[in-house]
Amino acid sequence: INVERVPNFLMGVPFNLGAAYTGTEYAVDYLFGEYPELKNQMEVISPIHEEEDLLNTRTKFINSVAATTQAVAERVREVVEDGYRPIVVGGDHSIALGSISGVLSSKRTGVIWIDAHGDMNTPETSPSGNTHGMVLSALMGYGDSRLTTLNEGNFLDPKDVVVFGARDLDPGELKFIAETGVNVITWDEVSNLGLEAALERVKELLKVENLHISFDLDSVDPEEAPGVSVPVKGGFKREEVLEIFSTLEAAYEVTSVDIVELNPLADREGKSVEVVKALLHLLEG
Ligand code: EXY
Ligand code: MN
Ligand code: MN
Ligand code: MN
Repeated sequence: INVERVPNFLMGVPFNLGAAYTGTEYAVDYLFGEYPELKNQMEVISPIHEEEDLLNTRTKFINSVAATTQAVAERVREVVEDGYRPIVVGGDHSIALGSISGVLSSKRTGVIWIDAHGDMNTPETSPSGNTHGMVLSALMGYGDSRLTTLNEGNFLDPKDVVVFGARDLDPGELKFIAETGVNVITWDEVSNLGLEAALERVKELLKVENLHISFDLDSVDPEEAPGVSVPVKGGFKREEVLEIFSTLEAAYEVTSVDIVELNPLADREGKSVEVVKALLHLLEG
């Protein structure tokens, strides 16, 4: 018997104010330029620009981040209620605050955060003041209230989270991990265990039915996919990314997905946008 999978609903969020870098605000146009057929298949969520206190260097552009992620959360909630699977393409990683909050309002979900970074800073620990590095902690209830009130108290349980492939964790993040018990499988651990065994470990850790994949393109080796704002040496090969996604699709109900941090200005030879295309194709089934 072939069980019908929930149809995908593609959303594009051309946003960059969660990062101090320019580029990800062009990600959706770039994607449409490379793959014109996507234009009729992807809804674009326009960023909301709010007035900001520009002297605030602890949580830069936070009002715009809160407003934009709120809009993403509302749209994701509707799309889920209508029986679709949201696939959110961006844009800097702050938009995941919207997508995951939107999903959490109707169901418990596990989250695999595939990223070179931890994105678990708070305004106090952040070395940059960029909110895309504070998203995962905000989802668990830690940080500025403009970000943590978004999910209406439906916080992520640290036990329902695995950070996968991290290779650049800040001291404050290491402390956060130790204190909250959030699961982390670092890039070094993946390399030592081998990808297959590391994915087995994910299955042991994440005992949930529904899974949200939050995929940051900077988890990929910048030599293979350079089109990101914050590259870090090392990382997954392109085929490994596809293996990760197919393994997760087979093991869980993958009920929502982010593909973020595509930066066209850094994407030499269009390698990162190719990864996005391959993933969208894989998720189409
Ligand atoms: N950990 C650094 C910070 O918080 O500023 C870098 C964060 C980059 C976040 C990228 C998107 O994953
Ligand atoms: Mn990230
Ligand atoms: Mn990252
Ligand atoms: Mn196909």
